[in-house]
Amino acid sequence: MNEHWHIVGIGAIGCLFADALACAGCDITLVGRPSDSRSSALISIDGLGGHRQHRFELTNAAGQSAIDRLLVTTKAQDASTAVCDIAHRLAPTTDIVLMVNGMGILEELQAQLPQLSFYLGTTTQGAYRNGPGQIRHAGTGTTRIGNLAAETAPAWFASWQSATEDCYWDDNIQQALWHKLAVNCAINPQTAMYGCLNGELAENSDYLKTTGLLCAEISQVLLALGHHTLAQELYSSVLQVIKGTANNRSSMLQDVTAGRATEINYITGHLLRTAESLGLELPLNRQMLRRIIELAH
Ligand code: KPL
Repeated sequence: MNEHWHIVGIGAIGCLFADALACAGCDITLVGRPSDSRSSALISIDGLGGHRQHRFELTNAAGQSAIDRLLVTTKAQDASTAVCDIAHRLAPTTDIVLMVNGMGILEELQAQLPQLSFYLGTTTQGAYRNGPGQIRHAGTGTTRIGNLAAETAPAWFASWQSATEDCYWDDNIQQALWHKLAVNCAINPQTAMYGCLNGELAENSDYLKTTGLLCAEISQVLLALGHHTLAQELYSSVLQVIKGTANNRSSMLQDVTAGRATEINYITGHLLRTAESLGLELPLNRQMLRRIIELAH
């Protein structure tokens, strides 16, 4: 029997991995919103690997069959509800991979569904939606998966490795997540506030100064958590990402422009909650959080 993955959160990244896992021989079922009563969905992927179309089975929270493997690629603020909605289909043996921007979702889910265990993933693959079910794969990237117990890779990880290039099992996934979070804290709120492309953060001297100050605050948290190298290299790492994604509109800028809720509570919000628990004050990051919350209302 083929490995069967359910995917909840059928935006660009969810569809990208649906396509990749299907091409690696896995069966795929997409999990739509409760209001989505279609029984299948047509997904087109264009870009780096040419053009491919799949018609995937679609289910929703009303479905009853057991889920063996679940990939969660929703927006951070939707992840807990999306997983809780299908909790009746999950068991302690279900493999659940949370591949969601930001941090803090794992803790939310562990509090609500303590019987389940989770893997954590992060990817720098670039993809965006051109329309319903129409995905453009815009850039290759690295995918990392691991769990807090730092166990060895489970058997299903082999499918991921054949599905997507540059896919690694990470014994220190927390560090990878902190790296992404720190970079996102420095870039996303600023681009959303100034309405600018990522690259403009390096071109405008005021923005560049703010980037440096944000990085200095974020590094205090990374240091306190023991991520010394991340802390030391944060500013240069952020500049590298700004350069490498210069023409991108950050996900937060896209959310603000579209009038959608942002992931700020799971990005800067998580940073500030962690800082508080460590007795640290990060005034500039706090100001960013406030400004984005104001903007999004
Ligand atoms: O992850 C990103 C995002 O937009 O959320 C960056 C790295 C900033 C690329 O745009």
